[in-house]
Amino acid sequence: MKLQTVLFDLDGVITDTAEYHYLAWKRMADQIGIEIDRDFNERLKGIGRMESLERILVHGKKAEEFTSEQREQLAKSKNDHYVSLLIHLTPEHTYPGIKELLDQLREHEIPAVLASASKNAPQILASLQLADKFQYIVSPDGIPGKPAPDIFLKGAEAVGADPSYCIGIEDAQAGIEAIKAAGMYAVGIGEHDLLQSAGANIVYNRTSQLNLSSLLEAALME
Ligand code: B16
Ligand code: MG
Repeated sequence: MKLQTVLFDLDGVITDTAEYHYLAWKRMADQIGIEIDRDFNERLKGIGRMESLERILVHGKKAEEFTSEQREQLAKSKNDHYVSLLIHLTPEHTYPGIKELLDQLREHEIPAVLASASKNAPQILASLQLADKFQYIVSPDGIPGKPAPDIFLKGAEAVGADPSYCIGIEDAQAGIEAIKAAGMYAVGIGEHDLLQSAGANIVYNRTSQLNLSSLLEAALME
């Protein structure tokens, strides 16, 4: 069974943009009188922008108070703040082992695909100087977000890969569920029990533990 493609999540796998998402959501939530903390933020990982906003409004019991135009405005104000925080991002913010894994894939002519829910993904990859390491960046526009499989399926299709010969790497429960629903081998990064219960085939604590030969061995691929 030959590995055809590796699909990477961005936030939490390639870099830690979760902190910037948290700061931007927190400021927006404060402005409308909703309190969120880092524990609550865990529930937003891997979840798209408008669905994250919905979860915050429900959490603050204010889901009925905002029209769709007002929601668009709130999401825009959060995103403007988030994008302003991204100027701090440099190649040093790439998680350990990721650039090396991308280089190993290139050496073996295995395409790397970015399967992120973030519309800001191209800008983030550019700041990390990793854009040229990916054969394809999935645009999440107009397709169902994680835990639906669509982002991963679209990525595999774009490079002509059969999902059952693909490996997906994710840090969020919703992302692992998306990879499994796509019929791929799921590698979790982070908390073992949480990600295994979401369906991960294997879980590593840190990205520095990732490398091509151990991934192939774990997935019974070559
Ligand atoms: P944006 P991932 C996700 O990225 C983040 O984990 C999530 O917190 C964020 O709301 C979502 O992208 C959308 O991001 O507002 O930039 O479009 O983990 O799928 O790489
Ligand atoms: Mg993530």
